[in-house]
Amino acid sequence: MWTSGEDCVYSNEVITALSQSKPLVALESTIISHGMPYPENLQTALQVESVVRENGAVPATIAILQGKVHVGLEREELEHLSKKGKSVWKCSTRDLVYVLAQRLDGATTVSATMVIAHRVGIPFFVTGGIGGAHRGSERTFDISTDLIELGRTPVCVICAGVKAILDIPKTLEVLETQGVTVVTYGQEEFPAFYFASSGIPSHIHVDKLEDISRMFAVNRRWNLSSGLLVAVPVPRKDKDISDRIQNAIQEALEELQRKQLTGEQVTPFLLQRIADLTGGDSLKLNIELILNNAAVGAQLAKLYASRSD
Ligand code: PSU
Ligand code: MN
Repeated sequence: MWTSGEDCVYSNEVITALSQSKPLVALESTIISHGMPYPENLQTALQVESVVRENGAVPATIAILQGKVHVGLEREELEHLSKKGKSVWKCSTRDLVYVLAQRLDGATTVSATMVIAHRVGIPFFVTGGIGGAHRGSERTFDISTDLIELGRTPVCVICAGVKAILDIPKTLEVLETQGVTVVTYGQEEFPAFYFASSGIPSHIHVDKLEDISRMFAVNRRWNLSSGLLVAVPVPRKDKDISDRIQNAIQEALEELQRKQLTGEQVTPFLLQRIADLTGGDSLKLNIELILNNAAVGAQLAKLYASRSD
């Protein structure tokens, strides 16, 4: 545990969980500030935390507030982040030192949340979707730090696969280059965030959480530096919504080209445009999949904590 009270603030719930050795699940905060509009972001963040509790673990939402790392957010802090939205810093690994040194507010992305979760000893982390290699990244070099962090930080990240706004085969190639074990839970195909199906077979798939728990135990026993990425297919398969989201993705990508947005603005722009163009349907699916991931992640954290090997 990171004991310096100067740098790190734990929520009351997390302090109790640590003292009772209860399984914890880390949650990111960029999905709250940049990934969804208010008030859906606040409602979802609270629901995700409840689902983690209902499934036998304790949620630790991670963010930076006035230059302090918070592990577990109190209700007012969640409200603050939800309302400030995109005006807080989108903090990935490269931004951590700046946001901390300047005592700013920062919502942590998958990469920065992994760094902090590992530092404070939380091995499981639930999110919606990770960043990846963007389409055209062979020209733009726009490849998310999330993939690099997965290669050097041994945290188990539970997500719904890789968004179809990204280049999925390239993303999987980069993960392989970084030495990240990627496992799909419950089906053979690798899932594509809004869609359970991507047309791309998974390198590894398992049907039991017990298998994932054992894989992560081997990762830790071997003291690997890389993480374990668990891809959980979105539960709902609705052809009509899928078609509309596919069309919205195409349109949003064309708009992105015209606007010439780059860097950290790309993912939030695409998510918001797809939500607008589908009249909120993509947002509903996004919420469903993250709640499902929260249930799976909490069950996995609980199983891992109770293993006897
Ligand atoms: N995918 C989502 N919602 C999100 C993100 C990804 O469906 O909010 C966020 C995550 O925090 C992820 C980040 O780590 O976007 C990746 O951003 P970039 O593509 O700029 O690396
Ligand atoms: Mn990027």
